[in-house]
Amino acid sequence: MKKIALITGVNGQDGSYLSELLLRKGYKVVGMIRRTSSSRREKLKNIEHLLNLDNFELVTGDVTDLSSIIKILKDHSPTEVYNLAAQSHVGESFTSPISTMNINGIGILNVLEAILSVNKRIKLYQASTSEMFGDLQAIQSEITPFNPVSPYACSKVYGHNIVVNYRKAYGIYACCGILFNHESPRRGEDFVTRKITRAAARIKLGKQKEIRLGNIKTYRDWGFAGDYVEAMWLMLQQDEAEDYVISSSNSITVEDFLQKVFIYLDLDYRDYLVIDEKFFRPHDVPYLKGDSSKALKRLGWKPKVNLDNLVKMMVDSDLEIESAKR
Ligand code: GDR
Repeated sequence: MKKIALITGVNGQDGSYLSELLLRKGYKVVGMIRRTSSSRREKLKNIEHLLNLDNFELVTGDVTDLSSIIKILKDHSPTEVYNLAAQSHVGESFTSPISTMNINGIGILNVLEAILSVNKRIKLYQASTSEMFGDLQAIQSEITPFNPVSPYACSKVYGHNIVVNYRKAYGIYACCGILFNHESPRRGEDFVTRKITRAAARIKLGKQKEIRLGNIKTYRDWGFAGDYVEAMWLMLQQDEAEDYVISSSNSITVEDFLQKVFIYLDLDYRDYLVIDEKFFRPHDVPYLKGDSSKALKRLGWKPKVNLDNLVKMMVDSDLEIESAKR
C-alpha cells in the first residue's frame, strides 16, 4: 500500500526538506498551508520545485480549525502526519503570545483530536523543541526537565505534554522530536543564522554597510535541517513511539557563528556589527547543547553536515541570491 504523508506547515524550511525526503522514498505527500494574504510566490518559494510533481499535492487548512484537519484526514487518508505548522519565532511570541499558543498548543490538540475521530492508526510526528529546556546551563537529553522561558517555549511544552498524554491514554503512535536549532539556505531571514549569512553576503557585495543584532552571547547547538528531517521520518518507522533529542552536540555562541561567516568571506565582523536593543528578548535561553545519543543508538541517526559546511552552504547560497539581484 502506498504511504501517504500529511505535512502541516509544508512551506517552511523543514516542510520542504521533509517533502523531498518522503517523495524520494515513494510517498505521496499532501502538504498543508494556511490561507493568508501574503503573496503566493513568497509563501511557496521553498516548495515551488515540488508543486508540479505527481505525488505532491497542496491543500489549504489550518491547525487552529479542527474541522479543516478532520476534512483533510478524511479526504486524503494519510498514514503519517507530520505536524510542523507553528508560530516558530521565539522573539515574536513575546508580542503575539495568544496566537502563538493557539497555533502551537491548540493546533496540535486539534490534530490529535482529528486523529482520534478519523483513524487512530495514523502515526503522528510532533515538532517539539530545545527551547523547552529554557534556562539551564547543562547538556540536555530526553530526561532533562523542561523550564520554558518564552511564550513560544510554554506553548511547545504544552504541545509536547499533550502528545505524550494522548499516546499513553489512547495508545496512538505519536512521537515528539526535540529538535535543536537547524538551519539551511531555506531558513527564514528572521532567524539569526540566515540574518547573518544574508547580511554578510550583502556586505561583501557592497549592498549593506552594517548588521544589527541583539544578544550575541547565547550558545546554540546548530545543525543542518536536511539531516534533521531524516530523524523525523525514522521516528515514525520504529516498533514503538518514543521521543528523541535531535542535535549536533556542538554548541557555540551567536558571536562565534558571526565570526565564522565573516571569516569565510575574508571580512572582520567587528567592522560591521551594531548591537541593537530592539533585537533583545525579555528573557533569552542562554545555553543549548543537546545529547542525541538515544537517536544514534535506537534510530541509527547522526548528523552528516558539520557547522563549517553549513556556514559555507548558507553563505554561498546567499551570495548567489544577492549577486543575481544586482
Ligand atoms: P531560536 O533561534 O530562538 O534559538 O529558536 P533564533 O535564530 O531566532 O535565535 C538564536 C539566538 O540568537 C539571538 N539573536 C537574534 N535572534 C534573531 N532572530 N535575530 C537577531 O537579530 C538576533 N540577535 C541575537 C537570539 O536572542 C537567540 O539567543 C529557533 C527557532 O527555529 C525555534 O522555532 C526552534 O524551536 C528553535 O530554534 C530550536
